[in-house]
Amino acid sequence: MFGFVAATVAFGNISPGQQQQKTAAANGGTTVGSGNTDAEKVYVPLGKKDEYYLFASGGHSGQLFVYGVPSMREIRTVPIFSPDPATGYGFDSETKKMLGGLQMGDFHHPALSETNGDYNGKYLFATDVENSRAAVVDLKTFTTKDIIKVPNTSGPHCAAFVTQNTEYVFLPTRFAVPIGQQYTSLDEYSQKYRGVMSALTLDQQNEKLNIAYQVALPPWSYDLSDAGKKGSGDWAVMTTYNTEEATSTLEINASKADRDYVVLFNWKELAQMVKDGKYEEVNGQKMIFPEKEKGGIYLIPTAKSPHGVDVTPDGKYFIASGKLAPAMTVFSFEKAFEAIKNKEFAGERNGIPVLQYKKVLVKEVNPDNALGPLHTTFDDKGNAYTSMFISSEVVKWKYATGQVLDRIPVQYSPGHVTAAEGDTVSPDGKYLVSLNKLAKDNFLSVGPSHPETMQLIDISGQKMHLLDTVPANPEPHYAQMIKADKIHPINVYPKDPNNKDAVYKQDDTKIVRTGNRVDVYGTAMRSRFTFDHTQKRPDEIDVNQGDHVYIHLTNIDFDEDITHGFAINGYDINMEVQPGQTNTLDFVADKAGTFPLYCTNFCSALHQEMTGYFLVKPKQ
Ligand code: K7E
Ligand code: CUA
Repeated sequence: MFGFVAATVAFGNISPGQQQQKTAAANGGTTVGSGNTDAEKVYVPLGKKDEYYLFASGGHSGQLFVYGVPSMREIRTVPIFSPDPATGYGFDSETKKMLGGLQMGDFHHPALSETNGDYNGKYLFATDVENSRAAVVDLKTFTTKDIIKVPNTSGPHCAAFVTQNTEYVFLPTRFAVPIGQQYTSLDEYSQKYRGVMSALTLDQQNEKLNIAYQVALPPWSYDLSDAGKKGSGDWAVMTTYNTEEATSTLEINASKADRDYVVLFNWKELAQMVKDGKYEEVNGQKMIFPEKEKGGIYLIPTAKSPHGVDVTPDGKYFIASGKLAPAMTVFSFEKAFEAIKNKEFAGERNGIPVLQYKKVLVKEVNPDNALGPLHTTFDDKGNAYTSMFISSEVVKWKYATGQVLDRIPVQYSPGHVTAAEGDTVSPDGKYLVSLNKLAKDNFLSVGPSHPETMQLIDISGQKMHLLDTVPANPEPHYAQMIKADKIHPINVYPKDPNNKDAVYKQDDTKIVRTGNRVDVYGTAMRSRFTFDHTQKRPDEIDVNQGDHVYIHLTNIDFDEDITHGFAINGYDINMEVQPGQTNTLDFVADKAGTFPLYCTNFCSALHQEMTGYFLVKPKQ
């Protein structure tokens, strides 16, 4: 109670100096997310931590943005698909190889790993629409561990969604192309182009992604997907549009048919088909062709050009959002299973059985004047929250009855909405974040292009209540919110006796020349580099022009938050070594001359002295 009283005084009519003092007093008694005012509800005082992590995709920045909720402070940017000089990502040997020279990615949907349908806090999966890749981020270190280029696919937008025990990560594509992407006239679109869904698995031991199998789907655009839960756990759903198979001016031509489809598939059955050899080998991948091998995949007609599809926490329903039809369509898994069992099909499309709309439908929910439903998330009380892109609002409704309970305007044009643990079998309710596309007049102007916005909404009561609005860099599409105590990051990298690049004592540092390859086994500590302790100047590296240089650097400050950097002035390179970490940077010393090298990460009072020299003797 003390907290409340003091805080009320603090926001009363007093001078700024006094206010600071009183607010500080109030903080002592305030717990995170409590208090009377909106400001208090989002204020996380020094010494306290946020209650949730929010993992937001960075869109075409190719990065992952990590926020705290309820403060909505950005804590960290984790580079995944694009280079990041600040952390040396894409510069050191390992991450450079992982990026393979690519400059960008377009990351839409983060997916946290799950156990029994609950986020387990171990990994986060990401996909790249631009360069058709998938990646996995280890949440012990918040670093990208593996990136896989997925062959035979073109723009896995409909991803990544994991099954309830992280058996598979699915990546269906947004664009149809001829499999293998050979030059093929668009006149042959319907005959030769395909959409492809890939099923990935994660080898947790080695932190490597693998492609288990692929499915050649009709040449339509696969937009969003979600895995089933509990009773529907072996199944997954995805929306598809452009079933018109239009090849130009899609905004008109892909919007003609009144119905497109939700694709329903049983991933256990597909895996069994692969086991039974019912696939063809295509560019080294096992690919199922549904028109040849029947089973496991079905189509359900749904309202015009659907965007999101979301499975309810109980696993009973899936909700397709209309985009061009102002309705959320609720379908029943049980009804679909029944129709499949009884083979009640309304024919086939591209060799895939089509279920009858009415046989799977529960209801269409169409709130008055709510336009452009895109995505739905859930709370702990059986409520769904759907973003309305065109009417700029979030609609709260009961998914079992279709009853609309509340609506709140957002500023403006929301894409996804995400609620605390909203994709799990047991959402928390409490908070919802609306990821808006347009900020317009919300912030100080930074020119013609404005930031995106994220709005924090309190959903603990009957009425939704807007708490806070924060800007975001381009461009979060989706985010997932996980309880903070489920994430267990390490504090320092443990010593690795098997790492032959690591040197843990200054006395073990050395520079080894093999032909024109030079390996430097060095250490970084506050506040010096040691590359070879036997040298007259242990912080000097001498090479010949044209040598291939490998700098293996170990940070021997086993001390939380003491990170060192390594840059060579004029060589356009930087690497980071976190506490206890060993990292390697390799490059060809093509420029002769004298180049200062230095620590880029402020690490101590003598950080500025943490330097040395890189001398490159010119070719004779
Ligand atoms: Cu609606 Cu790419 Cu999920 Cu953007 S997507 S909003
Ligand atoms: Cu080490 Cu700065």
